[in-house]
Formats: sequence, structure tokens, C-alpha cells
Amino acid sequence: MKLSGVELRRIRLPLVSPFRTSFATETEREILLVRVVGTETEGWGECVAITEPLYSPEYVDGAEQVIRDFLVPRLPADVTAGALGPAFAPVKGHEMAKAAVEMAVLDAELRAAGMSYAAYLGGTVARVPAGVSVGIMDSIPELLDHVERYLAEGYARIKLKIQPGWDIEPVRAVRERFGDILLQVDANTAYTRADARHLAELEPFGLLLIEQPLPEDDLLGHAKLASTLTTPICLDESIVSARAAADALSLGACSIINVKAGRVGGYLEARRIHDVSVAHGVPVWCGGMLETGLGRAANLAFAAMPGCTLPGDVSASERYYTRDITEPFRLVDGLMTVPSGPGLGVEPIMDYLDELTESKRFVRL
Ligand code: OSB
Ligand code: MG
Repeated sequence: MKLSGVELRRIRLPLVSPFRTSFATETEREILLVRVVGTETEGWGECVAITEPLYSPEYVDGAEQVIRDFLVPRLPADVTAGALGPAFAPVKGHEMAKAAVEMAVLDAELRAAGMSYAAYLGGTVARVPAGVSVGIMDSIPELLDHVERYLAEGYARIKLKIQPGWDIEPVRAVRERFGDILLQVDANTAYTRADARHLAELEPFGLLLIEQPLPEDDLLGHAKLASTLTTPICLDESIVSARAAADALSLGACSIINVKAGRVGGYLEARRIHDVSVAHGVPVWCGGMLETGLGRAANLAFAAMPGCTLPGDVSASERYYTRDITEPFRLVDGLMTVPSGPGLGVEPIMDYLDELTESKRFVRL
């Protein structure tokens, strides 16, 4: 596939309500979109980097610069998604930047071939159950109201964001009020090895998993913690590649993996992590980064893979945005439909996208 250029476009989209984690309170998403333009086809990518480097070292301005100055010049003249790994390998890190370019190239390639993302990745189901990630709130009654509404909407699993001072009591309150629901927590690295005994107080609540309690580079700490708990440890931030996933599994640092294509350099590496996990008999699930309908479409394709046996953070558009940049994804009977059209199977609504656009540049190849 021959490309003539790459468009880098920045949009800003307000969230329906502030999303508070142990690392930030997000009230809007500043998003970098990548559009690759070929002679016969084009494709869209969404970069999951957020405004500040608080989730991982990447951030949206940096990702834009890396794509423009270091990745676009390395695009092979005749490109396929499969060729990008070796082409981008000299550039260290910057997985989110690499993933955004790969997502766009793969979209263009699959549109040309008339194949969906889900078919390409090996998705086996047309609909997937959706979980929802619930931010830290000002009070437990406020949290219970949100959880009640999400359960009424049909979400199959609730994930509570936790941090020191907002952990045992909110979990206890949700468990006592809603009974035997699928419930898990995500600390986004907010604890240390010294908190092992405190985290053990979560044990009586029958959580599905505890996501990323310790710093991303503390695999050994996670392994030690896992050996003291019966609640499974799931890693998110630590899993930056298929090798990191294999290492974490060999070390016993986790027994479940949250896969975010953006965090690992793209959907091809995400698929390898899926395959490594299946080989280890370990469940995976599709994580999220508050994506628009573009990223959501690709995530749903990933979530349709057979190893994704736990509900993902693939919620409906309206959980994040009053108006999405694609036709909205809806939750119907607790399920999200996996797009089946060529490529991502969805397009941005161009008039609306132009309204939201803060900057746009075209890098000619
Ligand atoms: O840790 O999974 C995370 C959002 C932004 C950054 C990190 C995380 C999250 C979420 C939201 O939990 C998942 C979603 O619904 O997109
Ligand atoms: Mg997480």
C-alpha cells in the first residue's frame, strides 16, 4: 500500500463527568488522531496518550512530535501494518505514538482488503459483554448512585478506581449494597510493597482482580504480593510488550492481563500478548483509555478474541461523551456490538470532527 501522507489532527472532547483516578482528574480528552492517506484508501488511528505524562511517560504533544519527526520519516514507501514493527524498532519506547500510526495503517490496509479488524485479529463473537470503570468520588453515596445507574444500564462488571484512603470502604459499600456482582479494583500504581497487609483487607470482598497496585517497574513486588493474596493480581501499566507479559507470567507477578493496544505499540503486539496469555492459561481483557468511537471500534474487535474471557473497559459512547465523533456505540442487553465492516467499520462524522479540531497538519511522504 502506497501512502501519500499522514494527517495529524488534534481534537478536544469534554467528558460527561470528571474521571478521577489515583493519578489525575480528567474533565476532557485532548486527542491526537492520525489519518493515513493512500492512493486508493485511507485509514484512521487514535493515539491514547493523555495530556500529561501521569499514566505512562507518554503525553499527547510528545506523541505528536514523535510521529511527525521520527515515525512518519521511517514509514516504508510500500507499507503494511506488519512492516511497522521493524521499521519503528530503532525508536525506543513511544508505544502509544507507534500504536496510533499502526492503527491507521491497518485500517487503511483492511479497508482496501474488505476485511474487518475483528476478522483480522481472529475475533470469534459478534457481541461482547461490557464492563465500566468507575472513578474515585467525593463520597460513598455518590459512588453508590453511579454504580446503581451503570448496573441498571446493563454493565456486566464494575471496576472501582482506588487509592490509599479510597479503597476498603468503597469496596465494602458496593459489595454490601449490590451483592454478588462482578467487581474489581484498579489502583494505577498507587501503593507500595509496604501496603501488602492493607491490600489484604480487600480479600473478604471476593474481587475478580486487583489491577496494578504497585509501580509499573515493580514486577518482583507484584510477584511477592500475589503470593500473599488469593485475589488475582492483574497488570496494566507494567505490560508494555509481549516480552514483558511473558516475564510477568513466568515470575508470577500477575495471573490476569489488561491489554491496551496503545500501551504496547499496537494491535499486532496486543494480539501477541493475547496469544502468550492463552498459552499460559491466563485470562486477558481489553482495557480502555477513554477512547472515541475510533479507538472503541478497534478495542471491540480485540475484545472479540477468544482469550478475552473477562469483560473489558469497552463501555458505551454515552458513558464518556455527550456526542462521540463516530456514530455512538450503545450497550444493548449488557452487550456491545463488534463492528463488522471493512477496517475499523466506523468513520468519524467529518463536520463534527472539523468543529472539534484545534490543529491539523499534513505531513507529505
Ligand atoms: O488504568 O485502566 C486504566 C482510563 C485512563 C487511563 C487509565 C485507565 C483508564 C480506565 C478507563 O480505567 C477505561 C475506559 O473506560 O476507557
Ligand atoms: Mg488500569
